[in-house]
Amino acid sequence: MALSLSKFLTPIALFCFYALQSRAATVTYNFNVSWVYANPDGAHVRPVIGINGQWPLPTIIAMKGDRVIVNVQNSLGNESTSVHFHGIFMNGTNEMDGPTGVTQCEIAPGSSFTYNFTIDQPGTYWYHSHTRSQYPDGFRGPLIVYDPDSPFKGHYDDEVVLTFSDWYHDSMHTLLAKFISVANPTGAEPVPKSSLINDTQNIKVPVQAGKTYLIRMINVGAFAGQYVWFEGHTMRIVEVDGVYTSPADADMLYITAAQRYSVLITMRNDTNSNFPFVTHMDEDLFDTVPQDLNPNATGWLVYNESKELRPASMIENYDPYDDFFLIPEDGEALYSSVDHSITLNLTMDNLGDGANYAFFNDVTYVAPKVPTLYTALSTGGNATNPVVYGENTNSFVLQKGDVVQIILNNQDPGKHPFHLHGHTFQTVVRSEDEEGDYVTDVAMPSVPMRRDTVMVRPNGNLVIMFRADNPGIWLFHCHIEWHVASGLMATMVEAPLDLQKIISIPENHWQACRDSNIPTQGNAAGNTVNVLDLSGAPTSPSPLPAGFTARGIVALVFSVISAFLGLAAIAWYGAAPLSAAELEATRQKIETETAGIR
Ligand SMILES: [Cu+2]
Repeated sequence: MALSLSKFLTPIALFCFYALQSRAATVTYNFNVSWVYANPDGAHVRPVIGINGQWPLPTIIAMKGDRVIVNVQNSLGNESTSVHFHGIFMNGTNEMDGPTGVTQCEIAPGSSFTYNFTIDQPGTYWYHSHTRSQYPDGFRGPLIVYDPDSPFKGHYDDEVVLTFSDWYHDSMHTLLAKFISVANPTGAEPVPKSSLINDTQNIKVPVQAGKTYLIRMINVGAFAGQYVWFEGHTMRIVEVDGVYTSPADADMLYITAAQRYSVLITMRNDTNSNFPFVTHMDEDLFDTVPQDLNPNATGWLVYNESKELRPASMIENYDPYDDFFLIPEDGEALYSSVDHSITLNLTMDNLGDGANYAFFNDVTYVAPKVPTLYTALSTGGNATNPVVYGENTNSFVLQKGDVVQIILNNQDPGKHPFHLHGHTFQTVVRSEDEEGDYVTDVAMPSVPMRRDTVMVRPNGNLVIMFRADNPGIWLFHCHIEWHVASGLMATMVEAPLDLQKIISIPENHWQACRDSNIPTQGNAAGNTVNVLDLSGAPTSPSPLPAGFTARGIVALVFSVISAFLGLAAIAWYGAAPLSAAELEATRQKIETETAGIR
């Protein structure tokens, strides 16, 4: 119902509509996922992943306390998929979290899958594919949870949702093959072609003089952090990643991939001019900046349609608000003690296939044969033994109720935005650039900033804390999608014995596994007899022989490149790109099938 209503009602009107309803409504979305064509930057038509034949994707809208049901039909034809609801805690419904190989099997082409969960947290979220680095092909959209008890209720007149995104012209299938390759031994990430606001460019946001707007901003991009500013207006930050903050004024923000900010902006009192707002991709992330790359996307606050839309001014310095200093509105104090401390050292290096990978403590993530949740559910008392999850999942078993600390030492010269599924976390230490590994006795704020995605600086460190109060299998990973692909993930196995008592897997989830021939019992190797025997578990390529450098790799491995290409073909079996004719046929089929719905 919300899907069709949202076409006609402004968010505020929807809010009022929901406010009249009983608290625990059920909102249902039917997502028929398929390829469609789009040209959001006006420079290149390409296939993107649409829903019900449309792209950009619909916004999922719910009221705090609602049950959300998303019925997914995979009509892509050539790729499997899944949906993650970024930032939603999924407390008691870990099986609905979405990452394949972790809490579910892939949804194969032709298969369907139902996500069914309640949302008991307000704020600004998003949903995206969590399969095979697929979401930058367009499978991402906003998820907004309204709150009848918001501390900022009455402080604004209307609201606006803005998504920001880097954009590529090639598909992820093509880009990933080039990225994780012997021909790219330094691991240079593909550089975006352009930048989008609400999946387009030059967007006009109509505003009324003197009114205050809640502007919800979501970076749904694959890679680039975005500097954001509104000329002639101050932003008042009131929410980050679903956590209300004490209001904090900012002239500029830096929003990493996957982060969200809600800000209040009060409009000026006259209607004599319109004002540009700008997102600027953080070019520090790019190994090379092409001459023709426009790192900016511009929109306008339109006070008066008859006035000009003047170009944005040039900016010399980028000096964004430091989110470390935000204070959660609920005043939650720093945890007084830590029960379980985990240290993760982040590095990037080559493996024996010559490609570049990312590592935590010298281990790069490789998905297990059996999704980790299913291993936790099928290994009895051994579910508390990290061995059963396989070495390459980087699994850490957490005890229920423990205060867990993750110390992240970034031994890489890049910036990395880290996301923890199932939780927000206190950000208690974040070093400046080049400060090296964490040392003890660093002062911590008495009321630390909380969010679900935070950036660690180049060759710096980060310390976060959270309470293990949500039994489940929760990924901790960099949200630069290239680094997900190169293995920068760890797995938090939280209270697995409790999980065994509270989770029951719906039949349609098991069916998805059968459709993809994925085993659902036993350890990471699919061994059900001796679950401590991990022989046959998926592993990464072997390390390079000692003394090899990235430069030497190219010469060495090109001699076996044909073998490598053979392997790549196997890895992508069933994922070959559709021909133009196939795409057109798919598009027409969906047009016909969804004509009645739309
Ligand atoms: Cu990263």
